[in-house]
Amino acid sequence: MTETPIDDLEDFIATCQKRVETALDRRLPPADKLPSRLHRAMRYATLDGGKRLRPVLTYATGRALNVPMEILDGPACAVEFIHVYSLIHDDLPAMDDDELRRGKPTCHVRFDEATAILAGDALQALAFEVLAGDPTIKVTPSQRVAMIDCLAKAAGAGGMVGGQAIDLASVGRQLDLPALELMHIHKTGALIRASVRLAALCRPDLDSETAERLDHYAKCIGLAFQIQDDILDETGDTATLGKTRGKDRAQNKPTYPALLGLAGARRKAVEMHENAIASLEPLGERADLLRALSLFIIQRRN
Ligand code: GRG
Repeated sequence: MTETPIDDLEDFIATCQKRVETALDRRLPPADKLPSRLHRAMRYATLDGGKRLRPVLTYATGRALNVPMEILDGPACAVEFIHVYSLIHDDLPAMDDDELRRGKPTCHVRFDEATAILAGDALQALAFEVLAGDPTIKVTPSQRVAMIDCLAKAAGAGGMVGGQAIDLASVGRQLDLPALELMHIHKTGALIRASVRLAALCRPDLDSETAERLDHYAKCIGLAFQIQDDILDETGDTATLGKTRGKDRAQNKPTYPALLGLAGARRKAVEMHENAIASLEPLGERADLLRALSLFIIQRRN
């Protein structure tokens, strides 16, 4: 399969963002289909916003492993649906109680709380519906089951939801660095790892060393992503971030800058980036986009 040559990361990100926007749109229920308020809420929260980092990672891993983009639209949408559901629920009054997300009113503010909860629930179910049945994911039935298993574990109590539970339990408490890391490995890291792994699972012939190296890369950039998120919460501005700045400090949440200072947190992010790059060493040039993405993660401003 031939693919358009893509010179640099910016082009690649823009290509992936456009591609996944269309793919998400096609897989979401139409706005005018009943129950239309629910469908409108799902579309409102999902479309036209966000960096689409997780789908970009899925496509970039595919590029490193020669997996065509066409096969990856389904997995890319599935991780993004889980991510959007987590954002909707995280913004609810019972959790972070936020009014701004992706530069617009949060789902429960624009619609209502019950609709937002249901939209999150439905997006989670849709993610698995896509992995289970999307005809564009041209893999064997056992690969499909492995993908469903991968995303379910990343999203559930042993992954993202478990991390959120640790997060809620830790508000106002002093966490040391290992405890903070454990929380983030689950809360944000698990889905980032799944974004990479889902693409790797499209290659059942992949040797275990490469699979492990990619997983280690994903683990490192997951932490780097979170450290940068904590730094931006202190140093960014609400307009650029598209979400309320300074919430972590206001809610007395444990963060990397709180534990290490801003300079220490920046050093830690660079360290994670370097570990991620080292892990990709044997993959050669085909992993250049993954390397560039790691750098992008620690340099991003939103
Ligand atoms: C409520 C089940 C449940 C889980 C919530 C991941 C998570 C767990 C909540 C997200 C809350 C949050 C702001 C976490 C910090 C890091 C993070 C995931 C930021 C948002 O991700 P980006 O920056 O967002 O990739 P965009 O909008 O660009 O997609």
